Amino acid sequence: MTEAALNQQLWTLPLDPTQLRVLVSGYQSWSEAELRPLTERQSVPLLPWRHQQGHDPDFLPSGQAGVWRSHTVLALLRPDGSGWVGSALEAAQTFTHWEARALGDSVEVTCQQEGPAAPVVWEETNDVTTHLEKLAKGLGDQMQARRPAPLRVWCSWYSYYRTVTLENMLDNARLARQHALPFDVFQLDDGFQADLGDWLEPSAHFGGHARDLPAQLHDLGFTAGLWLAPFLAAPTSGLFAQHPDWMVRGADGQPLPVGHNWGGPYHALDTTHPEVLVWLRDLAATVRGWGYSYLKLDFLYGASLPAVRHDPSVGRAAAFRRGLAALREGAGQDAFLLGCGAPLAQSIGLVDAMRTGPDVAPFWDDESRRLWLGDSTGPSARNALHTALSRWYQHHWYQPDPDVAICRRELSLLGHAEREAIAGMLDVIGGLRASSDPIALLDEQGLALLRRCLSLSRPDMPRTLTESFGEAVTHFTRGTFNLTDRPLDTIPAHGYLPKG
Ligand code: 9PG
Repeated sequence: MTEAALNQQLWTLPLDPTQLRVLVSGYQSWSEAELRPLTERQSVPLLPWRHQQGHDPDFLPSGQAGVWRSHTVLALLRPDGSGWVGSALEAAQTFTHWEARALGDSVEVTCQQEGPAAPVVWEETNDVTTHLEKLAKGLGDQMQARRPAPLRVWCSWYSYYRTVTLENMLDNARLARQHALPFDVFQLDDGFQADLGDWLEPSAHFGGHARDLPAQLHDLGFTAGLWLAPFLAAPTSGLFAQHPDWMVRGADGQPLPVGHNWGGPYHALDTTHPEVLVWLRDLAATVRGWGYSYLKLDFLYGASLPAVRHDPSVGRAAAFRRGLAALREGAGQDAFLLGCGAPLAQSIGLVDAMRTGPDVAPFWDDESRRLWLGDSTGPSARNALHTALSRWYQHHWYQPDPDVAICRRELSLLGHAEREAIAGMLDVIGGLRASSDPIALLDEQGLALLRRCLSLSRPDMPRTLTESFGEAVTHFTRGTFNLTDRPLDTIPAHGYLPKG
């Protein structure tokens, strides 16, 4: 065992790189996690603006053959399942950056940190799967991971998107009650707010105010959930107009654009600014006061980007965590917080659940974006499965949320095998369950699949990491996924075969 508290470590392993696989995990919820032959090429998005929104711009995927970068953890596998596992043992203030580099007849592994030195291990093992589980548990325990019982959530996003109305929420909640669907939470997503940052004012189309919803959901027997992107502010928002000095800045002194969504660029709050922390705490307390005890906190990466901050002595990881801690304080210890678009390990102990992959979509793959633009962080069933499955061990860090099931057949391009693959993924990951299907669109078959997708399970483990039907972890003890485009071993393309 090697234990280190240095800012850089290097190991040279006398191994033939062509015999090895590598397991990596990207920076935040939407960045890829993969299981690949070490000599293959790690993809990096061609378009630089995607770097900010899907990755850590200061430690991007390599874009090179034989060079694989990973955040917090890294594993190398021999064909017999033995190999090496590296892990940070603490991540609250520090980013740990791993790189495995194939050389002619050896592999060089480096570990660098940003932030105060945190202990790491790089250990040889005869069983990578169980060893990674053990180290993931160690990190979760060290950071006092919160792992409440997983919840079953109906979320408005994947059907209504930004045009959601208060009535859409209530219609679905009433139907869920009529059909006795076992949801715990009804969660209102993006679209209710006047602007990004102006959370307390309704959008013109919403047909009411978000504060009027919880009591009606409670009457129907559901917990009320609300989406916020609490670290973001649109340049058009009142928040930005009133507090331009609250934004993180670029080297030019101007508020830094931190991504491009909602039809334009947007900015992020500087969580080293004491007034920002007060605003965040009050915001979370306000929506909690409206009756929302479940909060989906999205686009959290905005607080952890490289930028010029009010207090330059605070590192990026620590700045992020201050912002998240302020939200936790405002929402209360008993609120259920789901992180999304968030640096993963840095959120442990503050969130209850975490999105562990890109968005599911009602289609399998977005091949042109993935292959030609090198960007697998976009919405698709394939990307969501690929990444969430390759992060199975993160159930030791929080309740994993691999995103929604899609059970409807209308308004969806997914086929039977693809819907079953999503259902299988929810079962092996064993975390949160969610659906966005308009319940009125579900027939008997759709309702039956939804009920299956809402039945809770314990997290499964891979039965091997030395084989893969795709570029991800696909072989679990409860069944096998085929993420490739052709049938393999009697499993249809994009399908799942439960064992036995
Ligand atoms: C609301 C949505 C939903 C969804 C979230 C998140 O990288 N991107 O450009 C990117 C944009 C949006 C996005 C994910 C990634 O979706 O994951 O569940 O809440 O925001 O706007």
